[in-house]
Amino acid sequence: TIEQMPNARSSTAPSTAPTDTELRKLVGLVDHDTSVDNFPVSGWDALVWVVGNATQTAHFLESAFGMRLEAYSGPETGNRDHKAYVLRSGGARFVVKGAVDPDSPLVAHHDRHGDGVVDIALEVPDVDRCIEWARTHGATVLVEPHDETDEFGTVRSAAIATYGETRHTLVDRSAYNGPYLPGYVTRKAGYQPREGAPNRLFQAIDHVVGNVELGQMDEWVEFYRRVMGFTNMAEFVGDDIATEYSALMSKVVANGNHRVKFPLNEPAVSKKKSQIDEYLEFYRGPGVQHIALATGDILGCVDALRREGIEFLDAPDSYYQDPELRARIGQVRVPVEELQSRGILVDRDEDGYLLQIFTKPITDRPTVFFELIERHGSLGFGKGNFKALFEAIEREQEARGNL
Ligand code: TYF
Ligand code: FE
Repeated sequence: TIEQMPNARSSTAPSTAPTDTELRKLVGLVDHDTSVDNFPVSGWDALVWVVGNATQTAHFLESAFGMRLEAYSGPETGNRDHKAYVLRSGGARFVVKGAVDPDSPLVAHHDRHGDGVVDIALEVPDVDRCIEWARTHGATVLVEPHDETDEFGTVRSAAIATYGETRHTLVDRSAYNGPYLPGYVTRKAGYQPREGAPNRLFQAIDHVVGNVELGQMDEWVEFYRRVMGFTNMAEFVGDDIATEYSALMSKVVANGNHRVKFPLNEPAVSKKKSQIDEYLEFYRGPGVQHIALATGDILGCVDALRREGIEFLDAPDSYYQDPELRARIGQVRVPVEELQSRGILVDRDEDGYLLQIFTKPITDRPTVFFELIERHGSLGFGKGNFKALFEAIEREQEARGNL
C-alpha cells in the first residue's frame, strides 16, 4: 500500500538506505540466490562522475536533488590531484570528481567527454572471484584486485572496462566502516538546507542506461552475459519500433535478482537523426545516457525538483486524453489529472504499473539526464511510453538544432 512506501516527505535521514522490503517495491527485485552466480553482484556501490567543477556539482546535487554530503577527498586531505565529493540519497551514492591539478588525468577526460559518469561501481562479495571469471571470459582488467586500508578497515577492489571509457569498479567493503574509501574523510555539508528544502527525494538507483555505437548493442549484451552472467530482460525496442519512431534499438540486461539493470541503446537508421547519435557526437563515444532514480513519491519529487528549477520533458495533453491509454492504465494511485499537471507518464503491464518522468540533460552538452521512476509492481521500463517519450526527446533535439 501507499502508506508503506518509503516517502520523500518522511523525516528519514538522507543516508538511510531502504530496507530489503522497501527495495523490492522500489526497484522491482526478483527472487534469485546471487551466491550461485559465477560473477555474484550484490548491488550498486556508487556512480562516479567526472565534472568540470565538482564543488558546484556537489552543491547542485544537494540543493536541487536533496542529496547529502557524506565524505570528501581533496588538497586538504592530501589529494592534490582532484576534489571528490561523496553524496547520498537513501541507498544511492554519487561521487563527483573535478580536477585541481591542471595536469590531472581528469582534465583530458573532461575535455573529451564533458561532465559524465566514468564508473558504474558495483558491490560484490568476492572481488577476486569476479575478476578471475571476467578475465577468463574476455574482459579487460583495468585495475587488479588490491586492498586499501586505513583506520576504518580495508576495502578490496578491482576494475574492468565496459563501453567507451566507462568502467565497472568492483568493490568489497564488508571489512570497512569508514565514510567511503581510504583517503576520504567524513565531511558534513557547508551547505545548510533551508527549512523545507529537498531531502531524500529518491531512495535508490533503479537502472543505468548506456548508449553504444551503431551495431554494437548485441556485442555489449553478450559482454554482460558472458563476463558478468547478466541475463536479458523481456523489454526491448526492436527493428520495427526503431524505424517507426524511436530511432534507437534497445535491450536490457540485469543481474540475477534484478538489483542491477542495464538497458543498452544503439542508434537506428530512421527518418530523423537518432537521439543516440546526438549523444555519441557530443559525448565523443559511448557512455552513460540516463540514470533512473527510484522514488516512493514521484509527485512530491517532481514538485520539489521543479521548484529548484529542474526542467523535465513535457508530455502533451493528447497523451492523457488518449482513450486507449486511459483504458489500459485503469486506476492508479492518484487521479490522472495529478499526473497530467506534472507531465508524469504511466505504463502498465501484467505485473503492475509504473510512473516515470525524464529531465532534460543536466549537463551543458546534450548527454546525461535523469529519470524518476515509481514502481507499483511493474518490472518494466515504460514500453507503452516509448512513442510519447521519443517524440518529446525529438522536440528537444529540434530546439537544440540537432535533428
Ligand atoms: O530505460 C529505459 O529503457 C526507458 C526508456 O533514450 C528510454 O527509460 C529508452 C531510451 C531512451 C530514453 C528512455
Ligand atoms: Fe530508463
